[in-house]
Amino acid sequence: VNTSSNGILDVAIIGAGLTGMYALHKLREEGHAVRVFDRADGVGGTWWWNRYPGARVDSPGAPFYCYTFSEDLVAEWEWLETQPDQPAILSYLNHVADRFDLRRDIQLATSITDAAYEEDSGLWVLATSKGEEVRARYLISAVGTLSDAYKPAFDGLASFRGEVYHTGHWPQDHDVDFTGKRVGIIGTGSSGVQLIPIIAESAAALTVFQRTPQYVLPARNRPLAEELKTLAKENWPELRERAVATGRPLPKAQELAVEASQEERNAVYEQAWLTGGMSLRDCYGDHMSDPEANELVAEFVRKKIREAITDPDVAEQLLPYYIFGAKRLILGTGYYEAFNRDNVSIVDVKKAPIVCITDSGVETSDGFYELDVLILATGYDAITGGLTSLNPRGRDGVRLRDVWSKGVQSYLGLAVSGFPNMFIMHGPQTPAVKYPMHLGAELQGDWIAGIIRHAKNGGFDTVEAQAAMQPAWGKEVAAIADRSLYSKAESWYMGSNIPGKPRQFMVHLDGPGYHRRIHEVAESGYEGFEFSKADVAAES
Ligand code: NA7
Repeated sequence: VNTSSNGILDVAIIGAGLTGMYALHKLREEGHAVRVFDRADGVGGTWWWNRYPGARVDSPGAPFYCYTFSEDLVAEWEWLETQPDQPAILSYLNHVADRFDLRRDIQLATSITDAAYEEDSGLWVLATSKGEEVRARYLISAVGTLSDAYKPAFDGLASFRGEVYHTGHWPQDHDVDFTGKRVGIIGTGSSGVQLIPIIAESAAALTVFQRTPQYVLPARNRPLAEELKTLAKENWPELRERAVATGRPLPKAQELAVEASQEERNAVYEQAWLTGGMSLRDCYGDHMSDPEANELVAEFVRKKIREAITDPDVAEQLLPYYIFGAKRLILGTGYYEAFNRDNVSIVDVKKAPIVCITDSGVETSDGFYELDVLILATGYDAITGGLTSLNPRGRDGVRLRDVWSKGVQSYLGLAVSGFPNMFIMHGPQTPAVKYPMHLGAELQGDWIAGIIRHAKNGGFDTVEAQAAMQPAWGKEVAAIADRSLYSKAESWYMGSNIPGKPRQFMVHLDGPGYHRRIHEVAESGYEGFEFSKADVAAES
């Protein structure tokens, strides 16, 4: 194991997904003794766990859903499809782990069960599920934004005698066979939408328990065009630069939907619908800022839903009437068409809520549905759940969950006052899920490496965000959210999917501005952070 001579790690990282892997690479390059812990048996984080059939990337996709820091890596990896599936993404992440020799510092099948800051030494003391105690100068949370699976507390769930699966904990060791079975699925987020058409093909009957209809755009996954592959490889530095500056490697539409004639707009929407992916969201610049433009695109999708579904009553149940895109947009393949099959039915659990689960099925307030298999596609305690479930203890033994009980407080989304030497990657109040994921991880990883270097060069043992910086940061994040339409509906960006979770828009919506901002903080000598020496040098 690579530790300093005294057995103390410089940096412990929790999570071997795409953020933790980059942080390991970067910090090791800086000469630190680093170890990554992950509860899974393999690297890849979310992409390791989400093995349900049909799991695919739902961002603009290849060739840009990848790391950007190494031009050689970009040149050598071949993406085959526009929306790579889970096996393709996982094999990419495995390739990265091998290529950069990351595995020697990754300890798999190991959960961190406790993390406490020890004031005397200025070290983090971690307990692992293997019974080890690990001491590290710095702790990095790279636990992921969609990693803490949410299982609603349905009465009687444990009594169900059939098979039960959560999409985020899909069996690793066997395929789930739906053939001839009565399958029920609760949840129509991205996971449910990807899975439903696939189950429909083999199940005897599929009952979809829907609480909120979604805007599902056609993924139109297809082989990746050679010219796009070449474009990406040959222009990588410029594309990366543009992605850093604008949040997207390719230019964004500037035209406004509200200024186009109805005819023009329809032509643009029809073309975007045919192109698939996120083209419909991105074909005009005002969809997510102007309610009028938003309603234009929303109504276009509703029209497409009505056209896709034969039974108008079923179509009506699937029509979303809230802000388009305020819940994360979904890319589907044959989703609406699945409801035209005789073996698929929809149950509106907003109208008639689930009362309980019995040993043989789901009971709602207006009916009982007998099932052999029950799938929970019920999502995640998003963005904060991975870290609050660990619930680290900072100064004076204060628990993070208590500090965040009324809402997240952080400085730059990277650090929390009272938790010295702890950095959070892709945490709340950062652009995480609204910026290219890998690039965001790289920029945050580089920033964390920078502040650790700064502390080390100055002979400091601890770095801590000043409490006074946090309210202003919270306001800044909230103000950006208020100006957009993203905060105008119930979604996991808001914490609304988890009963009792404080409602607060958790994402910093100006990704490029965020990254400029943290860069400026670094340039200023880390304004808002306090650097100090530990009471007792850990090495003594
Ligand atoms: P999501 O997007 O959080 O979807 C979860 C779904 O489960 C959603 O339809 C929820 O309805 C539904 N849900 C949650 N709790 C309940 C209860 N108690 N009763 C009925 N229905 C419920 O998770 P996914 O895994 O699909 O996707 C996560 C992200 O992964 C996705 O955005 C992509 O980025 C990839 P609701 O809408 O809250 O009414």
